[in-house]
Amino acid sequence: MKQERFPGEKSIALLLDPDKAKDDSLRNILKIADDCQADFILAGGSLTSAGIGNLIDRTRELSSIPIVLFPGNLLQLTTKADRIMLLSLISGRNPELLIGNHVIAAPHLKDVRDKLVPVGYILVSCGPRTSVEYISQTEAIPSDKTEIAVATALAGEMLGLKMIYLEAGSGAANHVPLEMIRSVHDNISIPLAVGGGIRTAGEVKDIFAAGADLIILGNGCEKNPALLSEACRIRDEFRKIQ
Ligand code: 1GP
Repeated sequence: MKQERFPGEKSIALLLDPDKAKDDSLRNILKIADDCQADFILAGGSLTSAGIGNLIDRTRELSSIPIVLFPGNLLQLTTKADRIMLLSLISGRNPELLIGNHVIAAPHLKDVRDKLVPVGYILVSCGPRTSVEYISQTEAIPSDKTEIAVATALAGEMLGLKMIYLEAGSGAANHVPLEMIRSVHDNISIPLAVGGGIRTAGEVKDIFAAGADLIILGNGCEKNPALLSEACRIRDEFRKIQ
């Protein structure tokens, strides 16, 4: 089984929601992603299962960027992607999202173990309640409770998870606070992903500087596709000094 650090360096991922990826806009954003060499396409994260397989197939036709499955629910489970985030929602206390769904998924995933990235998924409350909080029936960590986020991330690492994902929720009013990102980064030795509510190049820069290894962009690029190129340019600057 591959055990390399994932991702290996500062990286940008574009999240494509199968509910929203219409063909013209998909072609447009994937052209930008290819041109600026975005590192990963994340597929998934929506509330339905509609079209995840089609989205992956179409993305492969239009782009050579590795595709990572970010399953929003069990119905989105497919082995078509290059990597699969095996998410455990460790900020919450919903047993189905901590282990129940994994028991159901495991037999389907046993032949693609090389693709799996076990992720400690940590929801942070950064404004009004998000869809992911409601659907997961969990309480997010308050944005000023840095010490709880750090302890949760540490527990995830100690349990053997290979990445921590600090998530404000898609379309969140604000991204995860920089202080929380910095403290989590300073306390863990596994890669740190940050997503949710990131809308400007300045935020991308600050979040990389605070210690994120992987930044995930969704709505921000939908509304302003140029954000993706700007984010990749900032990533390149960080790589020079890494
Ligand atoms: C996916 O939360 C990220 O996990 C994406 O969030 O759509 O707000 O960029 P945005």
